[in-house]
Amino acid sequence: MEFQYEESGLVWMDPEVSTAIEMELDRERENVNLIASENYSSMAVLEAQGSVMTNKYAEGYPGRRYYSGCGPVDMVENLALGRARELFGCEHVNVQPHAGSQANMAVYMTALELGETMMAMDLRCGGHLTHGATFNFSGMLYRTVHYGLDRETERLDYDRIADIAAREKPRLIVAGASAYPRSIDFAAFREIADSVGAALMVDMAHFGGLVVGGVHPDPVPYSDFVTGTTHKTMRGPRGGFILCREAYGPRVDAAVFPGMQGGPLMHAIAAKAVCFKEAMSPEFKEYQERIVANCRALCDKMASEGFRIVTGGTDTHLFLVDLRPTGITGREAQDVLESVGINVNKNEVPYDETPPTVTGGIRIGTPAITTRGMQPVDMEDIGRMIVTALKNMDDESALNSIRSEVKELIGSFPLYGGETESSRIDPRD
Ligand code: DSN
Repeated sequence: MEFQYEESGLVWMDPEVSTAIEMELDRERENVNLIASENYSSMAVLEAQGSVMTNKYAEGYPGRRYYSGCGPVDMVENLALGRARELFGCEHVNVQPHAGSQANMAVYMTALELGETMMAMDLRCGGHLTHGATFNFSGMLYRTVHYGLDRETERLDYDRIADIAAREKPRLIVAGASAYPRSIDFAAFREIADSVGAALMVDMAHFGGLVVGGVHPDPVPYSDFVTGTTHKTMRGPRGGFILCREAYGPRVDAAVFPGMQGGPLMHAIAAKAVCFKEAMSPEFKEYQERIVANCRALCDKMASEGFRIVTGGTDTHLFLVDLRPTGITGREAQDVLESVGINVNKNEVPYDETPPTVTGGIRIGTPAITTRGMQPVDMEDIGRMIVTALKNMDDESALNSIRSEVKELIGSFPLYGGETESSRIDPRD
């Protein structure tokens, strides 16, 4: 095989990788995706992400790079920065973090000295790994104290959080979570931070799109730092960003580069610029409203079938089902649902004693199915399919009929051109 890098497409150059990508496309088309942190980015985003900007080194920031030839990449980074400032109404933006974890790390490097105390939500109550888990850099480099949820209401208890803050005197307080179904009171967090002289960071990786759509409280007016990702409810490329007050801008920028990253991923930044442009459209606001309406409808359906919903409901794009009363583990539920073409993820519920690899619950989210055009009325069918699969885990004929129903339903919501059978060309034939 002769390597001709200008002419050779992926199918010719690397049929194995090409086949895996085709399989992934089929998988995405054929499954009902209820993973709360996933979505389908637009063709425009995919095109920018797969562009020649992957070739360019651009260490530094627009107008002050360490390499020549940065005119076009400066253009896209400036577009991304300007659009994000307008979209989120913030003073300073950094779009270079490779992912949400790096965005969080850069804020910690800005706000804390090594070993200083930060306070964040417990992973086992819905917080993120980078919120101080002992096996993550955040828990290794900083002293972390955690707040949880009220055992009765399963909601944030702001009085209790204030008490912990008063006792532990954190220098940084982190609000935001990966598996909390309710909206967060950022004014209350600001008051707590001020009462102990801490800075406030909000991690809106999950609900950033809802904020843009006006269906979730906006953390920007209350926070010193806001971190986010572009690939969840924002429906863009995989990546992170930081919003902050102007005064912190130079230190945040220095923490990202040269503090913890080298060359920015300019193809990803180009795609982030496209994502922010898409998010400025009126359609995006309607999309966010529909995510929440779908989530409420699906949550109501599960509750009406007798499943216990953590906190009794949802305000956001996700909800948690506590499966412990049913005797089914989160892992079993995830596996049986996957087998019928429905993707959810196993998830701990608050104060779950089940091991984290097994879990007592599942997390269900609606950003991806809403992108495919589903409406609240479709949630009746999805909910019924989930419930039937969970109640008939050992009944192969019941599962088979759910499989056919899932296939038929998802076939009415085409994705990326709609074909479900890929045409795989094997150049060796
Ligand atoms: N892994 C993501 C999630 O699923 O919530 C968070 O980074």
